[in-house]
Amino acid sequence: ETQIASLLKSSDLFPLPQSLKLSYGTAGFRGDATLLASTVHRVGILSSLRSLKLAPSTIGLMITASHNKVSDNGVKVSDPSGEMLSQEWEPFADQIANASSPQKLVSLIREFVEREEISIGDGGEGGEVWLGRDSRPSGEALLRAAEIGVSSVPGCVAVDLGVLTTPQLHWMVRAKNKGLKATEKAYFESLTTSFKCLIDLIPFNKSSGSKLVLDGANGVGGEKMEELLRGYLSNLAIEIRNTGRDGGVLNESVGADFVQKEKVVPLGFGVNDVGVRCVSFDGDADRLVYFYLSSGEKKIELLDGDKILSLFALFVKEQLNVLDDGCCRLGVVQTAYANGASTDYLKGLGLEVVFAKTGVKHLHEKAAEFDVGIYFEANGHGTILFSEDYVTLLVDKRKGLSEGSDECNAVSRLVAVSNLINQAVGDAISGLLLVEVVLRHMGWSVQKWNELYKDLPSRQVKVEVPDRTAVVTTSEETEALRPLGIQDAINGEIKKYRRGRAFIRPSGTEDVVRVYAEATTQEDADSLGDSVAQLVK
Ligand code: NG1
Ligand code: ZN
Repeated sequence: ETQIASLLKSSDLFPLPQSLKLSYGTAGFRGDATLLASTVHRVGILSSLRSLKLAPSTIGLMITASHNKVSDNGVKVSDPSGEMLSQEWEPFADQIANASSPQKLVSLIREFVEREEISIGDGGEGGEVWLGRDSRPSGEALLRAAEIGVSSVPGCVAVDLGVLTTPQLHWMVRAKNKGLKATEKAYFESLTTSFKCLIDLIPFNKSSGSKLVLDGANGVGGEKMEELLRGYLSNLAIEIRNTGRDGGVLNESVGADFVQKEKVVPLGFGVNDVGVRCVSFDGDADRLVYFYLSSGEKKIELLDGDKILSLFALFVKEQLNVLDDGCCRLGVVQTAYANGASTDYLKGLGLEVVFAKTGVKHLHEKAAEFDVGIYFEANGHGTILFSEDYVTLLVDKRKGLSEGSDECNAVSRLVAVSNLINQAVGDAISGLLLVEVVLRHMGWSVQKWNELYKDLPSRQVKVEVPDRTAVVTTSEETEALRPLGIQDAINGEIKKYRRGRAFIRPSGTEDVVRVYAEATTQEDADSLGDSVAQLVK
């Protein structure tokens, strides 16, 4: 009962604001930062319980609202492996986040603890939660709320890791639970070592030494990239803009989400950058997209998550071909937002392409079923997963190969990729480094890369509705089951266009219904998108 007392006492400090109704969604809880203290506090409690349940293991708690506006914030949980919180715990997260009073909250917790057989404060293993936050000004106070939540569960401690990118926190939690060095320095060193190894393995000195310009979205990603360049990779030519120090606002007309959705240059880029290879991170640096300006106008040529996926798939496949390794199951995972042309291209390479629901946890799960699984959302969130068995097999195989042979180099490249690319979640910094390596390896410019295939014109529309949950879709989100009849109406619109494709789904992170449309011309895609949006209104 003393346990309950400490929970009650700390919960009294963080009353639930009226009218707040939250759902864990595609990426944790998000909302206006001023309303989130109770939510974050409760997620702190949940993280402690998760750590006790899986004891001995460390859980991560990240305070971020990614690409959303600066006045928003949010919170998400990392499991010990660095993956997103197990979906089995999401209903509990929803329940406690919405509990109307401290008493109600405590009784929900008590019930859950009993059902899950979690032992609290009985002198057994303690719990540990690592906390990180992005650069949002509201982050510091919310982190304090999380700390109080974590330590109100007897036997649990919070460790404040300060300002980090989301993938850094996930990486560190994963490393910690594997018993490896889990500091930010270890993260940078791991990226640096594997990056240099891949550069050394480039067959001829095919340099694409031309400079790269990074749009840091005025967030934490630019800052961390600067740190990496300053301390570890000083001869990499990257110019960083939108660092947040020059008065720019987080995600406002900058960053990967803006660039991908609007298909125009971010602030700070213009005519002087025509032809230059550019890349944008999102607010917490778990996404990246490349782009370049082909004329003096604002419109860009976008190389989105699908194109990054295609580049990575080509490179991995090239190595597997050298090994003649027919027994490696290589697969790629996309969502309904993937451009139809990218799917055709990947299938044309003979790759197995599977589809998952929006939200990286869904893609991640499917990618993990392969020996090497590459997943990307069109918006630039993705990574490459290597199964542990397959990496072990590669390492063993290398022992029997003669140093410097093509096979040996191919194995070394694959192993280095598995160390470079974040195995926990999509990571803009490691994604950038891998793109740069592969372009140099191929001897390609960004323009040449863009020619892999030509995107079908597409359009995305957000529709504000009173209740987005009125829209219910099939598991791959390509068809709407509800409202009744709407899918027939959508199909009626699609039929009017050549290669038309469109779907609607409720956003998991914003109070909107999203519309996606694709067709052979931009006019058609726009018009299809607008007419489907009309059906939703
Ligand atoms: P929602 O709001 O559920 O569409 C958005 C992105 C997802 C994912 C999450 C998490 C689109 C269309 N949707 O989700 O892909 O990245 O945010 O950040 O880009
Ligand atoms: Zn993000």
